[in-house]
Amino acid sequence: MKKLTNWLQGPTALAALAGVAAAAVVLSVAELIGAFFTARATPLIALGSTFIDFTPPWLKDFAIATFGTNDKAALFAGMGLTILLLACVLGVVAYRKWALGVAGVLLMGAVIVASVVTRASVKPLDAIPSLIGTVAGLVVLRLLMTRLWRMRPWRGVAADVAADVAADVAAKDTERPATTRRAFFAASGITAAAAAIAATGGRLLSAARSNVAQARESLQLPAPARAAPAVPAGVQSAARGVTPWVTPNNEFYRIDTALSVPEINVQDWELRVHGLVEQEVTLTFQDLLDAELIESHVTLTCVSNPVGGNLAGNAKWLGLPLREVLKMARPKDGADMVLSTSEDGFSASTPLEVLQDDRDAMLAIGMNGEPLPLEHGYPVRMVVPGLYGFVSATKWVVDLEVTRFADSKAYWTDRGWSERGPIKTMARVEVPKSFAQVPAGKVAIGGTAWAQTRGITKVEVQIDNGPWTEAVLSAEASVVTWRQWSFEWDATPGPHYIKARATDGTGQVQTDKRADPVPDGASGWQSVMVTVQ
Ligand SMILES: Nc1nc2c(c(=O)[nH]1)N[C@H]1C(S)=C(S)[C@@H](COP(=O)(O)O)O[C@H]1N2
Ligand SMILES: [Mo]
Repeated sequence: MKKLTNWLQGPTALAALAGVAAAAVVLSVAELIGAFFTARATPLIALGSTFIDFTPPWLKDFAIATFGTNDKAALFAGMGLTILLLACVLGVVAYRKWALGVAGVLLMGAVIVASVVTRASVKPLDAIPSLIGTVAGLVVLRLLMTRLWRMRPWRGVAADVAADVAADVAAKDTERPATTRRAFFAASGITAAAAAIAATGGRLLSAARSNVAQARESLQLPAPARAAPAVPAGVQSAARGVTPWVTPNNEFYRIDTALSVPEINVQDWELRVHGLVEQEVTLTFQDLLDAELIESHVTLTCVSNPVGGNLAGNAKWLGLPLREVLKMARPKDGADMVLSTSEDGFSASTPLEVLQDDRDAMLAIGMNGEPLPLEHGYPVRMVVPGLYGFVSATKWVVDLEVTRFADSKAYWTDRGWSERGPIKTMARVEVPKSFAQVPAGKVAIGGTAWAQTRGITKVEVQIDNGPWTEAVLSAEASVVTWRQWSFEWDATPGPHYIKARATDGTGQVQTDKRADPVPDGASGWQSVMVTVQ
């Protein structure tokens, strides 16, 4: 007991305490200032994500198995303990050799900065809070160490270390009385406590500033000035198991480059329309709410969708026609493209005329009667009938530059994809599934076909190498939505191939020429193998 008390009053324990106080200052100052920077890149959250990234899989599995839905809390507790231990080591090392202490704090700062700047879509400026925190931690560590060194000579442990430093400090600073242990405890304790309060304040502040999901929940969408045309009865395929004609929001495919979903407050959202225009225009979210909105069903499709793939979805969108926005800005002669950019730096190049014609390209704020889900572009995205998403469907859109294809390149165009992307005509077989076993007799074949802006006028089915036979088309809602189909097949035992192909509104039959998704979309006929018993 006596030994423990002695040790606790000795330099090792006090130095460790100083290390903890310094580390707490680094984190809390960074966190507090970080509350005014990008929400998902605040130091503690970024560090937490990095910690999770570096947790070995077996430990992750163990945490999930042991703590269930509290696994994240457990991981953060684990991170806290790890930092606490390292901070103790930092203090002890700094006491014995100051240069190593400096190196330790700088290393800590470097790790935090690295965590922050490797998060998706942070700006280099987001490193500032961590840098300030590092400097503050260094100052605090130096102040505490100076006091500690001046408390020498120590009884017992480490009585002979850092003699030069101590002498140096003492020489420069003899007039002031040495700190007592009690005072030192108080100083580091108060520092650590203040740091904890600052960090909590920073977290609360960030939370208050980024409660976007909640704000979305309580957002009331206005009624459209022009409602969506009624969906005719019979749009759904007669074959059971075909995908629903309207895709529910939570089943809608999601494709984007964002590692973490941008969180944008509607109060902060602004769209700047500029470039080759007579009049620069800035729109706020309130401007959109006050405008004459339209509602319309549009099928989105991803260029990366392979033949037969499911990167397509159909929803009812509410928004302002981009035509109206461009009317305000008045594009200059010679402009032929609009480069739309998202808050996280993605961009798409869309032909100007496509945004001005009557296909109702829009700045969408609603999806199937709700505000856009966060991962589908809240609060505002583009929806452009007839073009693949990579050249048109910018989510979290904040900037429209009217320009020319010759002058600007979009995100994917720079990475080997095409600068334009009209959607290719495609028929998809959804039932029966590939490699299904089906009983002989009447078998329902069915699926979905699309050729947005041209419409689907025919779907044909071929069994093995037999004749192409017309399928039954479900009702057509519009040329910008997909169209379902069904086909009754008299199946005979054995292995069979089912193929489908569509014809679009221009009379063009879907090509059988196989193409990969790169650079402008897959093509070819889907072939599904089934075994009939
Ligand atoms: N900001 C942003 N918008 C984006 C993308 C992206 O990576 N970032 N991907 C595009 C692509 S490739 C597609 S196919 C559609 C997909 O929209 P969804 O995720 O709502 O289905 O969004 C487009 N909009
Ligand atoms: Mo896409």
